[in-house]
Formats: sequence, C-alpha cells, structure tokens
Amino acid sequence: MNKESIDRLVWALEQERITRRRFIQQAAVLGMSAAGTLSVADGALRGRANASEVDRGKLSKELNIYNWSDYIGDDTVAGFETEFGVKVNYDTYEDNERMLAKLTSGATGYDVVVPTSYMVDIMVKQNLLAPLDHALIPNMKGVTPALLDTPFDPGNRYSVPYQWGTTGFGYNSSHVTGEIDSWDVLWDSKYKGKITMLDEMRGLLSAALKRLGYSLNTTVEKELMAAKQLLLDQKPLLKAYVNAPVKSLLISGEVWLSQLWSGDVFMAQAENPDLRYCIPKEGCEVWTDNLVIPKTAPHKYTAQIWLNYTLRPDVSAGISDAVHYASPVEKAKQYINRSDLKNPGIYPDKATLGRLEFAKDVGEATRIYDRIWLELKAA
Ligand code: N2P
Repeated sequence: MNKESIDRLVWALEQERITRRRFIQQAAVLGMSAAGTLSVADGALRGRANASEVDRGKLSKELNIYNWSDYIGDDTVAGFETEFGVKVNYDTYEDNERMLAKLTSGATGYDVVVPTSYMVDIMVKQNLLAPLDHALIPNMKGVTPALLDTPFDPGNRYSVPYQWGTTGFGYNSSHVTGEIDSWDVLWDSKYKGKITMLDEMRGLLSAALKRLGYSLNTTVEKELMAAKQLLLDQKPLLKAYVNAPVKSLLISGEVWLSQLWSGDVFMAQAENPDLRYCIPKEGCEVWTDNLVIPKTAPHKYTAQIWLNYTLRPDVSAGISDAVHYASPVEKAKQYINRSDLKNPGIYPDKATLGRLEFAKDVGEATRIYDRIWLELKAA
C-alpha cells in the first residue's frame, strides 16, 4: 500500500475535492482494506463538519512563533491575541539553514516555524515535524490549488503555505542603467563595492547556477564547481553576503544591486522609489514559505489555530499588504492592494513562471553544496 497516495486521497476528501464514494473506490484500488477505508473516510468527513469550531478551553496561554524577519502584517499578531486571548511570543531568523540548526541543536520552545519548500522536505525526513489535524485548519480550502499537495509535502500532512515569492535581485535605477534583465549585472566590475548577494546557501548558488543555464537543483558536481568558480570571481566585487537587513543599505543608496527576495525589494521600494526588482531572463528560484509545527512544540492545538488564522482571507491579505509577497489564499485577492496585485514582480505571469524553478532537497549532494558554501564564506 502506497502511503503517499493514501495521504493524497485523504487530503482530497477532507478538502471536498472528491466524494466519499470516489474515495472508497480509489482506496480499494490502492489496496486499502474495506474497514480501514470506511473509518478513514468517516474521520475525514467528521473533520469537515467540525471544521470551524475552536475549542477555547484547549487554547494555551501563549504561542511561540519563529518566523523570517520582516514577514508579518502590522496587526497579524495583535489580531490573534485579541481574538483568541493568547499571548504571542514572536522571534525571527534570517535564513532556512540557521533556523534548522537552531531547532536541531535543541531549541524546543517553538510552536510554529516557516521553512521554504525544500526545507519542509528536509525537516520531514529528519522527523522534526508534527502532523497537522486538517479538521482544525478548514481555511486550507481557500488556498490556490497549485500551492497545495506539492511534491515536498504530499497531502499537506505537515505544512500549509504562508506566502510565496521569487529570488531575483533589486537595483537602484538612478545608478544602475541600461537594460537590466540578466544576472550578468551582478558580476559587472563597474559596480564593485555596491553589490550584495544573499547570505543563504541555496539562494546564493541559485544565482550562479541559473546564470550558467543549469538547474538550481543540480547534483552534477561539475556544474556545481563551475557555479562555485563564478561566485569566487564575484566575491571581490561584493560589499557583503546579506539577507533582509540589506534593505536599509538599498534605501540609503549605499548599495545599488542586491540579490534579494521579491517582497523585500518592494518593501525597500516603498521608501526609495528608485529601487526596481528584476526576475532575470535566465530564470531564478520561485518558492513558497510554509507554516509547520515542530514535533517538540509545547502548544500544538493553538499552533493549528494560528495556521488556520493566517489562511483567513483578510488576515493573509494583511500580511501580503505589509510585506509585498504573494498570498496563497484566493479570496485574499479581494482585499489586497491593487497595485501589488497588478505588479508582475509579485504575481509573475505564466510565461515568467515557466522560467522559474522551485528548490528541492538535493539529498546526498547537500554535502557538495555545504562544502562550496563554506569555501565561499572563507574566501
Ligand atoms: C521575508 C523573508 C522572505 C523569505 N523577509 C524568503 N524565503
């Protein structure tokens, strides 16, 4: 019996994508026993029925959230605290790998963390995540179908999408002129000292791999070595490897070119209108960040209420409006700022999306990525 296929099927039933009858037929095809099928089907349907009730007696007094910096709406936390009477302790990080290191080195207090797609996969494989009770997260129904049931978490057993975006670069159009449509400009010695790249292993490698025309998930050693060389060549031109905190340098004009995530560039643009965002013609990474609950989370029930809350259209729109990333919730689009909705840097068109790639867990090859990363940082 293929567990992954069964999970998918249960998920489809819970999400009202298939009927009970269809579920029973398909489960039989997958080799599930008749008794098993009936009890799973009824469990999923009960989940649907009770979907919107929050058992206030089960809510914890506090909830500990660990999220990327600059990645929440102005009232998201306060709204939850008022509505549910829970105090939210909110802590931030700058990249996936450091978040993972913190969790695996014994940080046990967090109830919700926000890994990118490939990192969900890694965390599942390392057995770090608690399975979700979909009955507590009925708002999953409103999520764009293409963002659910993904290869990194079939059936959404462990994660729900939070926001999505791309990893291109930002530039200051009053200093960086000409046609800007390629990764090449980040290697232009004219801009020496005015360039930054992401301080993020997979993100940084993705720029060089794409510039070379390779997949950002390559496991071919030769391609990875070529990417490393390109990044070594670039290093003397850089001011720093830096993530979200680079925004203040872009705003002040101290930095003109930064490999950076879409929304962070648009957050900076709100304060310096000369800033632009480029999705390079060679392609780049597209990602979803996802809410997950660590196995060690002390407040799992309340954490799931938080997941459901962030998938409410008004709440998700509040987050997107503040951070200029794309909402995964269809109905949020009724509330989101129109200029963001029309911005192809935030919601790329189909043709552009076709040039983009999701990062996947590269398995064994992670060792090569790690080694390159260490060498680059030390260079
Ligand atoms: C927001 C961070 C976006 C996360 N500052 C990129 N995965």
